[in-house]
Parts: sequence; structure tokens; C-alpha cells
Amino acid sequence: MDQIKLTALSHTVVESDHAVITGDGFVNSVVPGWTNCVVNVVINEAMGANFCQLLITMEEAGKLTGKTKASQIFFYVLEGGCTVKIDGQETKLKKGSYVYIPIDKAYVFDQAILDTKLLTFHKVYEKLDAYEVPATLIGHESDIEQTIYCDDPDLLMQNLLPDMTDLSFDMAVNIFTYNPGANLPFVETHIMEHGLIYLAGQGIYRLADKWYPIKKGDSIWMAPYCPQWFGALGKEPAAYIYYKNVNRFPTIV
Ligand code: UGY
Ligand code: MN
Repeated sequence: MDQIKLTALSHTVVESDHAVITGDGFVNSVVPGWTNCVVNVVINEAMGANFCQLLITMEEAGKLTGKTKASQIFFYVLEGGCTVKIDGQETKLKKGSYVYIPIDKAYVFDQAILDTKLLTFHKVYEKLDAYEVPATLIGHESDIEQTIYCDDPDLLMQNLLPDMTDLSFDMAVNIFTYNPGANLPFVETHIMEHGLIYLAGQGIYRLADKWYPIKKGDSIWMAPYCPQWFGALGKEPAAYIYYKNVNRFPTIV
């Protein structure tokens, strides 16, 4: 018998304080200045978030030309490779490379391997008195030390930006790796907001009072104070790269 695909089904969930975006519902956006690429706005203000997370696939002759304004942008190479030009300096990027572009800075990404996939996090920069705006920063995840998280050697954290030691940064981007069977030691509930995408593995995420099976490629938004917990399943480590707002006064009053 012919199998009929039920097109009304999706694992994507959007709630007021969290979202799980599996990609099956993506509809592409056009971004002025970004040519020959497919752009999906995974998380942004329209959802209730205070930051933006995109997925970009660079096609034949794909090129991103732009200048940051009020928002800084963090780019991470999920697959493939390309070149970035900033301040007349050209740097080759490969899978695992990242580029932090501060406010008010022109950039060009091009010379991409076909179907290069980039992740971005965008946040309006909040300047701190007596601190300079951070400079452009280019790095690779393999150069970042893995540190033990919450005294559990099966929970490994990499801080891609120096936000722990440099208060001029108001955002953190970390890679969090869980060895098989590892889990967060408690249900976190905090003012900081998160956006993430899974780089590897699978497991169960608790968001608010719901439980979701999650795997490589899925994205999650967690609003401030959304209770959160994750446990890794399967035989390979689970890892996600995530955004967090940090280092600023906690109230406007
Ligand atoms: O940094 C964090 O808040 C992190 N442990 N949260 C999370 O992975 N959901
Ligand atoms: Mn958290």
C-alpha cells in the first residue's frame, strides 16, 4: 500500500516561555545584502525573545555583506567553510570556527564551500561605563579548553567568548557537552535567556513543565526564568552551542 505522509504533523513547539524548533517548518527569509543563501530566522523578538538566532546555508556564490548596527553578531560554522573579511583582513573559516563582530563593523563572508551552514546569535549591545566596546574576535572551538561543570566530569563546558574575565562582553556563547547518561544536576531557573542548537547526540529536555525528545539539528529558545533541565540519551555525547546574556545590571530601576 502507498504510504501517505501526514503533512499536518510536526515536532516544532512554540510556547510563551520556550520553543523547540526542529526545522520541518522552516520558510526562508530574504535578508538585504545576503545573496545566494538560504536564511531561516529560528528565534527572534517576534517570538518574545530579546535576541535573534539564524541558520544560514550558503549556496553557489553565496555572500553575506553587511555592517552591524546596534546589535553585535556571533557567527559559528556548523558545516563547510568560507572566508570572512573585516577591517581589510581576510581569514579562512572551517567547521567549528567562530567570529564575534562588535557593533558598527562592516563584514563580508564569501568563498564558501557549497552548502556551508552558519549559525548566528544577534544581541543589542549594552555598553558598560569605563569599558571599551569589545574588538572583533575570531577563533576555533578546538582551541578552547573544556572545563568540568558543576563538579561532574561528564559535563564539559567551553566558553567561546572571554565573558567570564572581560565585563565588556554582555553575551556568552558556550559549547556544552554531556557524556552519555549525563544530566544537569538540577532544574535551572534563572534570569538569563538562552538560544541553542544541538551539534551532536540526543536526549530529553525539560522546558517549564514539559519534556521533549531532542536531537542533533534541533534548536531551543528558553525565556528568562523558564525552568530547564537536560539528560543525554544514547551512546554518543550530546552537545549544544548556546547563547546567554550576561554581565549587566539586573534591573533598569
Ligand atoms: O549556562 C547555563 O545557564 C546552562 N547551564 N544552561 C543550560 O544548559 N540550559
Ligand atoms: Mn541555563
